[in-house]
Amino acid sequence: MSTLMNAPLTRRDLLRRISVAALASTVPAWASRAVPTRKRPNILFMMTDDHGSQAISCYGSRLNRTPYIDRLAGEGVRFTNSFCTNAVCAPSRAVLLTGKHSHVNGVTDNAVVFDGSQPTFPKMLQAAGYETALFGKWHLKSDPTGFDHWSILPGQGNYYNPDFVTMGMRTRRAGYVSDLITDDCLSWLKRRNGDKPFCVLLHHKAPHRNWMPDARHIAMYEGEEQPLPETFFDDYATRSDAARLQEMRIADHMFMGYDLKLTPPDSSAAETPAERTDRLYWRSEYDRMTPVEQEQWNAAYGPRNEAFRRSGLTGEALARWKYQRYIRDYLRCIASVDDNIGRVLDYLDSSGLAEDTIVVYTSDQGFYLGEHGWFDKRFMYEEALRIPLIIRYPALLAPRVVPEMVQNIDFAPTFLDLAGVNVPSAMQGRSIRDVAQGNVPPDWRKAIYYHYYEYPGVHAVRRHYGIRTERYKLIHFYYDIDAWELYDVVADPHELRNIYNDPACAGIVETLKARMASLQSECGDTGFEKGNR
Ligand code: SGN
Ligand code: CA
Repeated sequence: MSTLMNAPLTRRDLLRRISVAALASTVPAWASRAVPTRKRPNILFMMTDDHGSQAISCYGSRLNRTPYIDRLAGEGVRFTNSFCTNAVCAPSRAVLLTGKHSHVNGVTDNAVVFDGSQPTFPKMLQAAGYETALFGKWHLKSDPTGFDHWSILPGQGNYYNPDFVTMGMRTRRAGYVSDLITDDCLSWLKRRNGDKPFCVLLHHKAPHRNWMPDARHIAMYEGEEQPLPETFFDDYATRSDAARLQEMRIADHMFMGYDLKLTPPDSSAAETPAERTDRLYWRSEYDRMTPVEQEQWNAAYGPRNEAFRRSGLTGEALARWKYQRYIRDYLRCIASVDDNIGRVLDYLDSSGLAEDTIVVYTSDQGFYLGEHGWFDKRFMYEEALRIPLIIRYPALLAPRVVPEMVQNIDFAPTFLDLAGVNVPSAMQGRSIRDVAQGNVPPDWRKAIYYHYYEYPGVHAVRRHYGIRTERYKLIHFYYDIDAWELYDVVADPHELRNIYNDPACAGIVETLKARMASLQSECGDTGFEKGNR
C-alpha cells in the first residue's frame, strides 16, 4: 500500500492547494478547512437500487457470481455489518446525502419532496473545490443540488430506452438503462476538468422491480433451478400481525405480466382492476422496446411462457415457479450491473485514476429474495436492513473485512473526512475512515437505530422502529397496530422465533428498550407515536 503523505508536491498539487485556499474565503463556514496534506481523493460512489447482499458472491451468495463487485472487495474494504436506517428508496438517498436520519432531513417516505436547500456532502465537496456529478436514479423529486452536472431518470425510470432528465432537459434515449447510466458517467469522467478532484454518484436503477433483463443476459440461468430460501414458506407463526398483513408475497402479490413476464391478454371486459393495472403497467414497459428488442424478448420468454401455460401449476408448485421466474430476472439485471462495474474499473485502471479514487459499492437498501416468502424491502428483518458496502481506496486503505456496525448515515461524514473537509456537527453519522483502516475507536457504536414510516402505502408494511445490537433485534410496530418483536439474531439468524413474550427475555427487553430510548433521544426521534409525524 502506498501512502502519499511524504510524496513531493507536483505542480498540480500546488495548483489544487492554491485553489482550495482561494475558495476558503468565499465558502460557507461548514466548508472551510485546513489545507490537506495528502492528495485529495476522487470519489466514485456506485449504488444500485434494491441489491440484497444475498446476491453478491463476495457476500456468500448461493445464487450468482458477481466478479467485478468481488474484485472491488478483494482490493478494498468489505463491511459485513452495514445497515440502512429506513429501508426504502428516497429516504435512503436523503440519508446518505445529508448524513442525517429521515426525521431530520424530512424524507420519511417515498412521497416526500427532498428539500434540496439543506447541506449535503456533494454541496460541501463542490464548495471545497471538487467537481461533482450525478448519473442515474435519483428519486428525490426536487431537482438535484450540489452537482456541476447531472443526468437522472425521472421517478423510478425504465429499463428499455429510458427517459433521462439532463440538467432539466428531458429526452428519451436508445439503449438499456444500466449501460446508458455507465456510458454517461464514463463520458463525463473523460471530458471533465482534470485539475479538480471529482465526486461522481453513479446510481443504477437495476435491479429494481420490474426486473427486465437486457438482451445479453436474457438466457442466463435458464434451466438452472435456484435454491429456495429456507424461510420461503414461513408461516409467521411467532410474529406479530405486521408480518401477516403485508402485501409483498411472491405467491400472492406479484403481477403475472409486469412482474412475471407472462404477457397478459391485450384487453378483456372480464379483467379485474388488478389485472387491468397489471396489463397497463406491463404494456408501458413492453411498448418502450423497439420491434427488434420485442422480437428478442418474445423469442426468449414466449416458449417459457407456453411451457408454463401447459403445466397448469397451482398452489405450492405455482409459488415455486414464480420464485424461479422472479429470481432469474433479478439476477440477470445484476449481471448487467456487474458487467458495467467492470467497465468502470477498467477505465479507472487505464486512465491511471485507480490509486487515488475512492470507489464505493452499495445499495439503497437490501431486498427479500424469497425469504419469508417475500420480494421488496421495508421490514427491519436482516435481508432488507443489511446493505452491501465495499470501499476501495488503494492510497489509504489496505484490503480487509470489517465487522463493525456502520450505517448509511455514515456515508456523508466519511466522504467529507476522506476529502479533508470538516464534518458538520449536525450530521448524525460518523466517519468510518478509522474503522476502515482497522483502528476501531473504543466508543464505536454497538447498536443501530431504524425507523420505517411508509404506511399506509404500497406493500402495506406497518410503521415500525427498532434497535439492532450485535446479538438482538427489538422492533415495535405502531400506528394502527401495537406489537413488539424480539429476535436473537445470533441463535436465530433467519428471525423465525419472536421471543418478546418469553419470560426469560424480560430483562433483555428492558435493557434494549432503555438502549433504544437513549438512541432515540440522541438522534431526536421522539414523540412521533403521539401523532407528531
Ligand atoms: C414501486 C414498486 C414497489 C416498490 C416501490 C418503492 N412498484 O412502487 O414494489 O416497493 O416502487 O421502491 S411498481 O409496480 O411501480 O414497480 S423504491 O426502491 O423506490 O423504494
Ligand atoms: Ca430501492
